[in-house]
Amino acid sequence: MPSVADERSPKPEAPDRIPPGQRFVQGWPVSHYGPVPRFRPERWNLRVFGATASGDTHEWAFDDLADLPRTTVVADLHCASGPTSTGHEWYGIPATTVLELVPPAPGVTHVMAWAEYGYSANLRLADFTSPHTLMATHHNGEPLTAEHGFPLRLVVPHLFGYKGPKWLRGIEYMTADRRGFWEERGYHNLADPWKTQRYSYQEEPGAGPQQSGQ
Ligand SMILES: Nc1nc2c(c(=O)[nH]1)N[C@H]1C(S)=C(S)[C@@H](COP(=O)(O)O)O[C@H]1N2
Ligand SMILES: [Mo]
Repeated sequence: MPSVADERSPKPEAPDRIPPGQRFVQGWPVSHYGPVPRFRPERWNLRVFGATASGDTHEWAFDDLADLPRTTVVADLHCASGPTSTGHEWYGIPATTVLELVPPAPGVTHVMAWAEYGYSANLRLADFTSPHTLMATHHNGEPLTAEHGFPLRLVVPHLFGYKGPKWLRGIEYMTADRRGFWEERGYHNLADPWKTQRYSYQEEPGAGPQQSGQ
């Protein structure tokens, strides 16, 4: 199985496993903005929209997810506010499945991952199509709990936690970059914890979307 964490170091709290400025925490803290949404299976869907190759929007109802392939990824979770928790075993649908089943238009360079209540995170296409990126339904062998994102959560193990919306509801194909929820509120557009891409003031030229009017 693809594994980001285990290849680096077996010890959960090993210093070389904790990115600069992060601190190891036991267990799995809950961290998000706003309330935990209630899951209503009959209203729930996952929409793929924006610059699709066909021009159409694709929707999966909750029951449709059962037909999609699964993968397991073991990874650490780095919250940009400091805590790193290690050794999470995620199980779910590889993000590449979305691209295979709903091909993007040729000009697509980025995606916006959308969650309940309008939370969003922008990703470069390559980050979304990484073999480690998945839409998790389970964690350590159990269905996700409500506060950790049930029924579906995006996991992008090589980036800070804010790039992984809990309560995922949509994937928007984009032909240009656009900042998501935390990226608009002072957090780094790219969010690699090993490159100190924490805050937007640390962005190198070209790391963010082009400003309009420039
Ligand atoms: N919908 C939604 N997803 C979210 C967030 C949020 O505020 N809303 N916060 C993100 C942040 S900043 C982190 S660190 C992780 C935390 O996940 P956890 O609560 O399972 O540890 O969720 C991410 N996904
Ligand atoms: Mo976070």
